[in-house]
Amino acid sequence: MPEESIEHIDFDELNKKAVSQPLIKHIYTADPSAHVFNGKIYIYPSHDIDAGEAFDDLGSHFAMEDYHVISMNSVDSEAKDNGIALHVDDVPWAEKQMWAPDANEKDGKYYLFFPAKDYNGIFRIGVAISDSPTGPFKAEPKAIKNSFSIDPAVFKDADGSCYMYFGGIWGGQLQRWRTGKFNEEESESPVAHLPKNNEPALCAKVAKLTDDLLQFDEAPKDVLIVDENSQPLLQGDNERRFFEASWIHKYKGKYYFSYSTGDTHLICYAIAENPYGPFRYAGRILNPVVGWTSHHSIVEFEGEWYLFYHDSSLSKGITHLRSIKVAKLNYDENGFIKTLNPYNDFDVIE
Ligand code: FUB
Repeated sequence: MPEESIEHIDFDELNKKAVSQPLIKHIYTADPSAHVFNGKIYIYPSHDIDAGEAFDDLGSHFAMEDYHVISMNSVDSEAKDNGIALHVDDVPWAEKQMWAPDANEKDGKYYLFFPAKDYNGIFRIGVAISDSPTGPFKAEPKAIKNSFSIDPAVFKDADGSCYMYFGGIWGGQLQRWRTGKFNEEESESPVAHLPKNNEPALCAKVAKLTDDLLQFDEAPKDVLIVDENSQPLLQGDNERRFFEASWIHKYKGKYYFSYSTGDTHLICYAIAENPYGPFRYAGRILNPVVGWTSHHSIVEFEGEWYLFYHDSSLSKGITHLRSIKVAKLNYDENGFIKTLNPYNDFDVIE
């Protein structure tokens, strides 16, 4: 929800009704990508700071500089901050804005995937490697060749193939890559370069990764989301179309692609038979939280499913100072996810 509309919120009341509390409180964290490695939960979040940048529609106020990995023995146990895992100063190609990361494991090595702006102000996606899930990670000297935009989520399928889902509109610059080449024309309007409202919405991207997880193995493809009539969602359908924050998980053999709708502050999902889609829109996972952004991950741990997400309740509504949280996720008998109200009947939208 927009920062300017928080005055009406009674935060004591909201916190009493919240379905979960921040997992850690000594630093601000956001965009939690959770994984289970060796029977333990590891969360790869953004590390929010106040760098003094003014709020704008392109997200300049998200001026993060490093990543910390958070670990938990179970969803109810204490969350441990394992310190700095990677700093922007140690990434040769990156200048600023270490946005939402993800991680995965292969052959005992851990790979951190992260977006940052390069020295030309263009978001790219990089990889850093460690022998430990908590880092420290060593960055590759260059970003992934032909990578662009933000919010990588790397999914390992049952056959060991890894796919990166990524992209984000507005500040995430996806709309500037519509022709396949970066559109140099600057604009302060977040909707410049986007399709018209009655045109098919801009899609997230998916690319299979090479065996060493360091490059794209193919040109990125569109993650198409269709409606109940098998028609692509339209750009103007902003309560359902993709904005940012891709995640993918598999439930009972089907692929669930979930994402944020950005300016309508929802986490929604769509279901497909294979990792490339098309994905059929299936509903809402999370109603709006306090703070403009919403970003999540979904993971199975000891036979139950969990939604990791964030809100700005700890900072009392400051958009770029968020806190990671976790809540149980429930499916109905047909495999549809039950929508979670983050504060029960307390509505953050006035
Ligand atoms: O944390 C910075 C950006 O805010 C992320 O990359 C987006 O998904 C949004 O949560």
